[in-house]
Amino acid sequence: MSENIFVSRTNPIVKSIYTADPAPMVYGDTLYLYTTHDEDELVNDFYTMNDWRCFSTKDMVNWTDHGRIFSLDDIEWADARAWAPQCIERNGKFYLYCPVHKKDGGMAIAVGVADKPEGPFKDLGYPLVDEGDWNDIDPTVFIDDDGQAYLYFGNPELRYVLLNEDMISYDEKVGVVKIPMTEESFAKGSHMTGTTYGEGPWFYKRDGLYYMVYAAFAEGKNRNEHLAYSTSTSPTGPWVYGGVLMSEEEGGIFTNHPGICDFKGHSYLFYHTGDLPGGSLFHRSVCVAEFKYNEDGSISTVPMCDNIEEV
Ligand code: FUB
Repeated sequence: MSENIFVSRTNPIVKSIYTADPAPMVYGDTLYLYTTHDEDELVNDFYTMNDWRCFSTKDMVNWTDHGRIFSLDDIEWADARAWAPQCIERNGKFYLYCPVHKKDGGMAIAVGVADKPEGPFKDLGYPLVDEGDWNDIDPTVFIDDDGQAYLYFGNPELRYVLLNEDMISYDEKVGVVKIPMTEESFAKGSHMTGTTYGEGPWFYKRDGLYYMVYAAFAEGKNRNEHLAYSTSTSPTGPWVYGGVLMSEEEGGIFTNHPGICDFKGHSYLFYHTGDLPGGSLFHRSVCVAEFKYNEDGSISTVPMCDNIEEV
């Protein structure tokens, strides 16, 4: 692993490579930002993504690039699509949940385990979630106050499993639970589920309210993704649609992908755009915007921004 220091006062945060699918994790006094990596050279004119990257900062401006922290080379049973991850700490170990394409076909969720937030991560040797369909992508993980951990995931449906204390297995009796895709939960949207829910869920709790932020499709054909959110008073729903978090018009490329955290008294929405030179739907870049919650916990639409303030 190589480490580089860089300063970034403007979006996109990383300007040396294409990064996407931001997943922030605050640990101690440091914000770790896990991302995917869009390769410069495309294979079959599709997302060409082979590894996961990690960057860290203590002030949002001075960053350490920890390089490649986990890759398809580390996952013997996978052959492509190192897609949107999320990392969490439990009992001193770090768990990186990663969607991948299996050598024998279909998407599944891998888990990398490490002793440090910046890895290196070691694969379990088998998929954690493997339903044999496209839906097993974009895992988001959260440990509730009572110790129960949840792994939500899914495209085009939102599903979850109850993780066991070991974080590398789940309650098989409960199995994979499908969230009802209703307009009350996710608003009227694309033909895929009839709702705006698309993919890229980001699950967390704040002041007793559970949030599900996600990449969303409005009604109609050929739409780019926007970001939206729903809330619930329980970790398993029912979810109530909250509104648009980042508009489709601002994104300008097919995907967007949310990652949210509070850090040093500030609330941040990470997202991605095609804004670096050479940017495209397959050459994306991670950005960040600060926002504030409204008094009732709702979030108003967050504008994309150019500048990043030091904290
Ligand atoms: O980056 C590959 C895929 O595109 C992610 O898994 C989705 O969320 C979308 O960003």
